[in-house]
Amino acid sequence: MLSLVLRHQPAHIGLALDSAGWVAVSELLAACNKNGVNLSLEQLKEVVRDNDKQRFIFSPDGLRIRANQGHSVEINLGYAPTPPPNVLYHGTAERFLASIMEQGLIAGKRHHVHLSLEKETARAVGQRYGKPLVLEVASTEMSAAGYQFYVSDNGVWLTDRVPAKYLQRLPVGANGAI
Ligand code: HQG
Repeated sequence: MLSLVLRHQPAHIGLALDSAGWVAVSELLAACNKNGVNLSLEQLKEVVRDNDKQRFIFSPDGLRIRANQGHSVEINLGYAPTPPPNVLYHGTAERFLASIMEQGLIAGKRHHVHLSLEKETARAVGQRYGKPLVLEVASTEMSAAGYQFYVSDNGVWLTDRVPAKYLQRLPVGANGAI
């Protein structure tokens, strides 16, 4: 529910995010409670602290909250361009491969293409859409060619698009491991 309102549809509970995706914690709690989701400050703090992917973050003064990445609403997260590691990984599903190899990776509804440092994370991401496959992204080569990369506060690598020439499918092991 927090992903829905902090990334995609704040208006669903009558919220508006600022230009960097922040909203006042007091407003979020009031809006949730007004819309039938009983959420206390203590529970919200627990979610921010324990969420498996650290999807949300409080501002340093604790008064505001935002999602670290994954938005479809028009905001600017303000991450600085960062030199990427040599390779990054993108997890997707088998059924998207032909289209990806034709168009490259595109952001779709989100702002960025999401990449990870670990193959295993990428595999888990791909699995959400079907038989997973992992693509290796030649990120250093892309960076040298002028593409920019950003890393979110929860460690997800972001870039606008990845042309197919920088992609290589990883072989799947006999036991299905990538
Ligand atoms: C695919 C989750 C056809 C792309 C995850 C993906 C991630 C194409 C799907 C984060 C394509 C988009 C983002 C093309 C890309 N043709 N399909 N040209 N280019 N695709 O959900 O990367 O749990 O918007 O491969 O962990 O799967 O929400 O992106 O399969 O970090 O925090 O189009 O969402 O994080 O799907 O996932 P998504 P994603 P959270």
